[in-house]
Amino acid sequence: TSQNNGGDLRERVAEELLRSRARSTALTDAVDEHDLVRQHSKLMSPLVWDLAHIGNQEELWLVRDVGGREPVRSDIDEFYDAFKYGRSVRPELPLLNPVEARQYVGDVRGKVFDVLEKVPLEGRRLVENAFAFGMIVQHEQQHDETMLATHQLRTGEPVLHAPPPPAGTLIARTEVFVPGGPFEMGTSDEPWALDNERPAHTVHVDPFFIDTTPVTNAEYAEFVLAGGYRDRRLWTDEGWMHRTHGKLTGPRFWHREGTSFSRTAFGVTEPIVPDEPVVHVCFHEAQAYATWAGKRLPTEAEWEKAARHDPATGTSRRYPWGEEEPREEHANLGQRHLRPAPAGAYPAGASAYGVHQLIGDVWEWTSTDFHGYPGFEVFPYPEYSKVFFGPDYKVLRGGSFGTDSSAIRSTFRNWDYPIRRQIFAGFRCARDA
Ligand code: AVJ
Ligand code: FE
Repeated sequence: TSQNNGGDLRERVAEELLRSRARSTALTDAVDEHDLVRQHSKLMSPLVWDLAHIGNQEELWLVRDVGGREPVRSDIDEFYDAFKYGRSVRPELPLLNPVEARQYVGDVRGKVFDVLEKVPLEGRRLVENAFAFGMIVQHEQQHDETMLATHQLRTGEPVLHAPPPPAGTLIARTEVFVPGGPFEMGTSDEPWALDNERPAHTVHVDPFFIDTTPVTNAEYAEFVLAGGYRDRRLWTDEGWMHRTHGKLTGPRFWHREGTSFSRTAFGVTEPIVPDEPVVHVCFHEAQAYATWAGKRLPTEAEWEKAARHDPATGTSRRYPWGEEEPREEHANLGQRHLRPAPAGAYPAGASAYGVHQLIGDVWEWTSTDFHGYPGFEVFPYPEYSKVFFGPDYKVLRGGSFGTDSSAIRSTFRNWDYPIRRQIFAGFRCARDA
């Protein structure tokens, strides 16, 4: 009955709200007050901004809009509006201090639990209100991943700890053939899907090959040692300009000594692990590597077909492995580990075509600009996706070790500037058949 569905849904939402808050709390309690208000990089906000912004979005959408309640604080909205002030100027704003920010997000959350108990979850209200809660859960988790990237940029003693990921297995590290033809891309019935994942539509792709795993550190090191960063022919004009101005010589956080490489992650420096997917490379670096390897990046549609299409039924799956929610054996998600897992670590997570580690580990650059699908409709506001459509942003797919399972599925689309590499991004290669 709808009564029952409402009850189950309320419980699920409450659990997800608690889970995301536990993560935000852990990320912000891990450092002292000085570290919370500092800007660790011009590319990022102070951690205390992310925390209060999480609370402010929750207040706008769930307390005021869904709940129709009085504002908790109406005087601070503008300082937490991501469009009003960019990341680089946020430290100069009159922000809530850490004590006030924690108090604020707690006050908001208290009201949200009250709203969750009383709000109608039937008929059209079910769809609208359930989506609003789902969007806020995903928003908090997205900012948690952003805060994790800020942690990666901070210097000093390690403050985050996690067990190592599972070992790799001896899967075929090769490429698989994906036949051409139509498949269903995007979704119209995934309840928590954001506007840019909608609607489901048929897309035709030509036959192609795609790598079974993301490009690893060992493979990428070969490219660096072969002089890939000095070979103009491997880079596009824009890529070469960026590689020159940015003085790029290897992935962000790598250090080279002779012919060996180490890297620093969350305060720990160690030799690169050969079989782990390379991470912290920008789109241009990914593209240059692919050219060097005699391949190219997959288009967004190719990535999604390799991840979702089930040739036996002709339908598209929610996840590469099927319909079930991600479990530990499927994918490296949710900051359970502080690094990508070696190639072949998740055989249970492979897609119907035998492509591994599409979900989790590292975000994967595609060659596609971020645009709305045919029939795209803004929901619930243009600032979520629409204002980013155009040639400036490239689509990334699949999520990273820092992405929560509530904020990823095979239809999920992320985007960023092609020069960005503080995000947990790697890539895999494809080629025409
Ligand atoms: C989808 C990761 C690009 O962090 O800019 C957070 C998500 N939108 N708050 C971002 C988002 C509004 C967004 N990305
Ligand atoms: Fe946000």
